Amino acid sequence: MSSPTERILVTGALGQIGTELTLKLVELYGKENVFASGLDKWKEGITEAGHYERLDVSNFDAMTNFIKEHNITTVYHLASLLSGTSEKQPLFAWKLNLEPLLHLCELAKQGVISKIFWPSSIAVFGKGLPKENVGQEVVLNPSTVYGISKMAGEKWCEYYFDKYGVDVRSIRYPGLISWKAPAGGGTTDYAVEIFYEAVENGNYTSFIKEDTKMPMLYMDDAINATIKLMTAPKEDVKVRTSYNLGGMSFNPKELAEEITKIIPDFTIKYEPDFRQAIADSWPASIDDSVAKQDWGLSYDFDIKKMSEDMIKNLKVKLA
Ligand code: AKB
Repeated sequence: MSSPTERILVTGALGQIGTELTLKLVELYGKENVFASGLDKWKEGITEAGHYERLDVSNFDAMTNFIKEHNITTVYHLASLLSGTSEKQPLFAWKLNLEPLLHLCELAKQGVISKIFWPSSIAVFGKGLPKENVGQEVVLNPSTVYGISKMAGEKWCEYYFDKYGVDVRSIRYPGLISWKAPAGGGTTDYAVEIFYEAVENGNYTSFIKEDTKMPMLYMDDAINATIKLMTAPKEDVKVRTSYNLGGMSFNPKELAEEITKIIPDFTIKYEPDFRQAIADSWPASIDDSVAKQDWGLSYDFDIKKMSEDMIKNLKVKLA
């Protein structure tokens, strides 16, 4: 476990990962050591857990001042535009997904902070690669703005580590499934929306075709993996671009079948939109053996356990 004096800033704390990661960090490091930040006003749920600051990650002076004022040592920099939204605002996505990361790397280079977490994505892989079991060291060939920004970010992380010893760690997240906070703007979001619609209305129209398989991960496993990577001894973190994470792989039809086992009347239809092309360029499954070997990545949830947990919690939340 890391030093008890670690002081943490989470950017994008109101997003899908941030909402749950912040709570976990508060549990591990104490309320007084965790500072959540985002663009919106305060949301119920994290309020009682720790400090919250309305902070724009593009405002470098404000970020730097906040980091210095609160003696922040570690930044979980989650603020990002996802794949669907990035296609609609390509230049803004590039700016938002890259520039604040570089600013944080500079602060680490100057010794102002000592550790950074930055999320990458399976979007880095792209076309022309084998679909199944895509390995850690394959050639990256993204065809989306989001994938290009994540690929570039990974290379910057590696550059800052190699050149200046900056301890920046990263995971290539697959689609993330959770019930506490909604997903927003991603291609894998169908796998979250389907549960909300199944519980509320008993039917769902998928924007991804029935047989398009993508890698997915339940949020509990994503949070555990993130904490495991960030608390691993520095010498165990051998990949300084970003670690592959595979989780589980399924297509919308298989997920619908799993939901039908719990909600027998559930029905699904398919109306693919522009996100289908994005999904078609992504892998169907990922080889994450390097993360397992280097820092002990492991999972608790498969499609069955995840579906049962999602539906149980959403029934209470949406009641
Ligand atoms: C998205 O769909 O854009 C994200 C991702 C896989 O990075 N969930």
